[in-house]
Formats: sequence, structure tokens, C-alpha cells
Amino acid sequence: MQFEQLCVLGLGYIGLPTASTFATHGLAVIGVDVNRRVVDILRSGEVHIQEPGLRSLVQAALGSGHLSIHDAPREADAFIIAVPTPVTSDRRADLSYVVAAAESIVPCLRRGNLVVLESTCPPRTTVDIVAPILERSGLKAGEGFYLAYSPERVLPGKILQELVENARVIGGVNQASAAAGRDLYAMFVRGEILLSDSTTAEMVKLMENTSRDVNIAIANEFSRLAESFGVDVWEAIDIANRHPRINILRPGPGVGGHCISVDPWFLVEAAPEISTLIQEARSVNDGQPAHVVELLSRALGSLRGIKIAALGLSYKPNVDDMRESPAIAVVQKLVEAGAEVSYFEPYAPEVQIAGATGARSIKDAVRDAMAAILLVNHTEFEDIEPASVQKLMAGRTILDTRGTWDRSEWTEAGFQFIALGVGESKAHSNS
Ligand code: SAJ
Repeated sequence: MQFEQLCVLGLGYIGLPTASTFATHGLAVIGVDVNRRVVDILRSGEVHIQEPGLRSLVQAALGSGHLSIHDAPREADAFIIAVPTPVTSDRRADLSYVVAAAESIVPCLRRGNLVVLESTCPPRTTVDIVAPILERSGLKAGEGFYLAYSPERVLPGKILQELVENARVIGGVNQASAAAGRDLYAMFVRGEILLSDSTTAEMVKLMENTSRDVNIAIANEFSRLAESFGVDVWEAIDIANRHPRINILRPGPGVGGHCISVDPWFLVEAAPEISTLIQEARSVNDGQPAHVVELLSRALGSLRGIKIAALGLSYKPNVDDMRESPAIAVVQKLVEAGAEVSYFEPYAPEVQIAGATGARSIKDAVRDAMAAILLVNHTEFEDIEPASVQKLMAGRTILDTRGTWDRSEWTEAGFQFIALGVGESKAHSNS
């Protein structure tokens, strides 16, 4: 199948790089977002998302005349839906954006068009929800128009590279739909393109992120076990991972981001009685922020009125994304415990947390603090010199939740060094 015009609905973390990449590969791309602010920012040549290389890619796409930005879809050969699927407070997938996007395509849909859903969705969404909406056009899915599900699987921070290089699964509602999807993505994807049915492709995406969540949960559980046995979990993981078939992930203050902490719920929602392991893993990971606060209270006693410096708020290193961030959950719990928290997030200096104070630098955050806690291992936090903060802090307690800092450097500078995943006796024997 040949494509000349593509309409991409949703210009967020996935839609914008995807639309821009297609445009720089010669397709005429109609980029659509219902958020007026996003449309205005993009039309002015700026981007609303921080991602390495994205700004220049978007500018190249706009400059080439192949990408235009709109607030509603227009006729095209193919449509890609890349809108968010948030999780509701009762942990169900909120498909309202997907539904609205599919409904907005109906008046534009013509015989022979292709529609691809990229948003992460519960199994069977393409066939049970999206197909019936699009069929209101009078055309039948798989016959009058092609319909496929193809999940994005790119890693924030490496989106542009992974978009092109990762293997891509395209699940059609029938074989012809999968083949049409392959023809579209083959325009820029250099990784393997695997064809399947739409429900399998939906399940693949959910399995990937759920499997990572469960693997992080076991790492977090190991870290709690190590603390109670007087073991250094980081050392133990390092040794275990020398085994040819073992790859234990890293413990930490919890799992954040819009994907790994959310997607497992889409499987649980679909079949709660047969997803108990997945639910247990979620609860282990969601319990980490409280555990981090507990580690600090064990060292300091009551946190009421104690000044604590929190370093990092984003959900993982070197990104500005705060969604579902466990670091924020830790700060909120410290505030609830009565602590005076001063936080510093270099990637989003403006971010506000009720009851806590935003600092403009590491020095500003640690000034007069009794304790400092490393929540995100941003590159610029890795090389903090203990001596440089020692002069500014009022107390001498450090909590490393990421296995980043060197215990001996901190203890030599006179600090009490607590590390998530390191039991008491091991901490003393190493100091
Ligand atoms: N984390 C740990 N320990 C680890 C690895 C991660 O605690 O060993 C935490 C991170 O700190 C972070 C969270 O998990 O809070 C998620 O980070 P991540 O880097 O594992 O993943 P994401 O959410 O940035 O991106 C994931 C990726 N999925 C997989 O690796 C299976 C990406 O490929 C997906 O495209 C993305 O979700 C998505 O959009 O679904």
C-alpha cells in the first residue's frame, strides 16, 4: 500500500516524534492535538516536551513543509491514534481520549484508509471498542478500511533512536490490515517488523511493561530482605547477575512514569482473579516510598520539624517527566510526617509540591538540612562532593535510595550514610 498523507492524533511523547519522523521521511503529515496550548506552542516552532533531539526534529519537519499542526483531523490515507490512556482512581483504563479520537476520525474516513491505534490499551480494545466506532462511517473494519494496533515501545530519553531501531509489532484485525500497517511503518522503521493480530499486539505491550514491573518488585523485595539480613543488596545483585541466566533489576524508591506503574492495571482490570502476582508486584512497588521514609525515621526518630533536602523528583534519571513519580510520593510522605522538605529537581525547577519548598540548586536545597536524600540518580547528582555539602548542612545524615553514592567517601567526611537495601551490619562493616 502507498501512503501520501498521514494524520496523527495526539502530539505528546509518542505522537509528536512519530508525526515528525514520518514528515522527515517524505509523508505529508497532519498533526492533530485537541489541546490549544500544544497547538500554539508547536505552531510557534517550539516543543512542549523535553526529549533529546526532539526540538530539532520537529523544527526540521515543520521547516520542510511536510508537517502541519491542527486542532481537528482531516482526510488522509492513514490515521495514527497516539493519545493518552490514563488510569482512573479505581485503577481502570480511561479510554475516553481513544474513544474521542476514533469518533473524530469517522467523518474523515474513506474506503481503503488505514487506522492504527498506538495508545496502550486493555486487551481487545481495538476490536471491541475502536472498530465499532469507526464502522459508524458505514465501512467495515478489515474490508472497507484497514485497522491495526501497533504499540509504541520507546524509552523516554531515547525515543528518537528507539522509534527507528526497535522491533515493531503490528497487529491487524485481519492479515490485510497488518500488511497495510507494515507498509506504513516500513517507511522509517529499521528494526524487525512483526505481524500479528491486534489483541496479541495489545497483550505484547502490556506483557512487556508488566514483566518489568514484576522484575523491579522482586528487586525491591530483595532489598528489604537484605536490610533485615545485614546484607548489601547492591553487592549481592552484582554477584548474582554474573550468573549467565540471571538479570536482577535495581531496587529504588518505587516505580514511576506513565507506563510501567500503570499498564499492569490494564491486565488486572481485564482479569483480576488470574492476575494475583501482578497485583502483588504493584503493591510492593507502591509501598517503596513509605519504606524510604521509614528508613529515614529509623535513623532520625520523629521527622517533625526536621529539615530534609530531597534531591530529584522526576520518575527516572535525566528526564523532566514527573508522572507517577515515586520521588514525589516520598516528598509528600515526608511532608505528612511533619518534615520541612526542600527539594531540587534540575529538569523542572518550577515544579511545586504542597507543603514543601522548591530550591534552585543543590546547595540551596541542602543548606541547614539535617539530612539529605538522593531520590533520582540524575547525572549531575552522581558526583556531589561530600565536603561541598558538609559545610552547608546542619546535620550529617545521608540516605541514598539509588545505590549511587560511595559509602566510604561520605563516612570519611563525617556523615551517617544510610543506603536503601543495605542492612545494618553490612553498613558498619563497610564503614
Ligand atoms: N526502575 C527501577 N529499577 C530498575 C529499572 C527501572 O526502579 O531497574 C524504575 C525507574 O526508576 C522508573 C520506572 O522503573 O521509575 C520505569 O522506568 P523504565 O526506565 O524501566 O521504563 P519507562 O517507563 O521509562 O519506559 C518503559 C519501557 N518499557 C520496558 O522497558 C519494558 C519502554 O520501552 C516503553 O516504551 C515505555 O515504558 C512505555 O511507553 O510503555
